[in-house]
Amino acid sequence: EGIAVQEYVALKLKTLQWCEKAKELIGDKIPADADVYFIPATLRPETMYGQMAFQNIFSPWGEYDQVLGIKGSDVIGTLVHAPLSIHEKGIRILPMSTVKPTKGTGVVTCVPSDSPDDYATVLDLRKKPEFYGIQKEWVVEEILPIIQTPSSNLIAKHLYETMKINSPKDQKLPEAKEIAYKEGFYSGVMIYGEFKGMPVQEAKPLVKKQLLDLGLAFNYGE
Ligand code: A2H
Repeated sequence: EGIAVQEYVALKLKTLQWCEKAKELIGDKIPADADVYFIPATLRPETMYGQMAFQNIFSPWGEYDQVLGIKGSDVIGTLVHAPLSIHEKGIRILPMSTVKPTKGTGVVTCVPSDSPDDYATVLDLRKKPEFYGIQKEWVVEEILPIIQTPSSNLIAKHLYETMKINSPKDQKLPEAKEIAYKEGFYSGVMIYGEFKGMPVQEAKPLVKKQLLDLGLAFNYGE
């Protein structure tokens, strides 16, 4: 009692093709036919249709048999399958300068339509692909609207512009994140996916259940 547990949905993003650097480091330490997953933790399972990039760094987390040590920067460009995402052929792992190694799994999935942090990162990645060591095409230009709220169908972009946010490190981002979350949850309606037409409050547990039932995610609390 007195301890608030954050209930995340941990998604299973299956690796489809390692980037060259990761291939080199992995060598024969992981059998070629083994399934390897990246596990981002999210509070917004209903937005997973819009996953388009996936950002990570690794942190010490839990007890596991370590097969190999590899840094987030070594897996950039790796192609993964993101459950429910419209990008069925997979999405690329990209860097995110503001990912916290201490939260969730240290891995985040990027939904630029509904997360101001993700939107700010996507703009920055597209602006400076050389700086980040990525290919510009890995950052999908078109953003899929998933939730209609009273102010927009792309709430993250809307807040980024109206609040005059200008970088992934902008001090106004926590406030934007709060507004986006509340507006999406309390007044949002799904405009994409199987639960189109439904209020977000109702769709959220249904999308979560679907991901869990399909074995594409699991509950994670901390
Ligand atoms: B959310 P809270 Cl569409 N570092 O998922 C930085 N951010 C992290 C993280 C880490 N290590 N681990 C998880 N997160 C993000 C989707 C999403 C999220 C949308 C809109 C809002 C939103 C897609 N990114 O979060 O501080 C994850 O991003 C706003 C609440 O523990 C996770 O959910 O409340 C959220 O932060 C958890 O944030």
